[in-house]
Amino acid sequence: MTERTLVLVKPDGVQRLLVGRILARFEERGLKLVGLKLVRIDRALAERHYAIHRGKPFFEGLLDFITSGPLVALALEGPNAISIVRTMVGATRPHEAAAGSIRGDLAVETAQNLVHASDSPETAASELALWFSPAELLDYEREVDRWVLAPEE
Ligand code: FUP
Repeated sequence: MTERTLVLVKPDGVQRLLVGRILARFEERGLKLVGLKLVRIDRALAERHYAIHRGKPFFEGLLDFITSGPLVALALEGPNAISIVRTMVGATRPHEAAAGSIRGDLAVETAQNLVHASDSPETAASELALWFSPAELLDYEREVDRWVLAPEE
């Protein structure tokens, strides 16, 4: 099933010069880039994005961190994109993240775990709507898809 999902390369990824390498992993996997922007978000958007964590001990620190500098938001499309991306990102706590995952290869701290990725179809839909206007999500053909995707039935 074709899905779209939201990924954030968080401020630590931008500061550590890892944007290109993280983006390349998703491109190399075959996922299609359908939205991309560099933004510095305000606290209001940060609170909405992380609303599920309101009241937890790390909530204020999480807001401080995500608003501390520019981040890169991307929308990726592909078959089972949500679970593919979550697996590529790895477990929330980097010491539990599989080697080969982004966090398992590039991060050591939970607060500085480089990336966010939507965890279900419901959150993907709401997060994409929060981060991108409809006009910022593009539909286009990729020549390579005849080698990446199964033919349509
Ligand atoms: P994930 O979906 O893997 O990004 O993880 P969560 O939604 O559970 O957590 C979101 C962010 O909150 C993490 F990326 C980092 C931060 N966090 C902490 O700082 N401490 C925690 O114990 C859990 C999460």
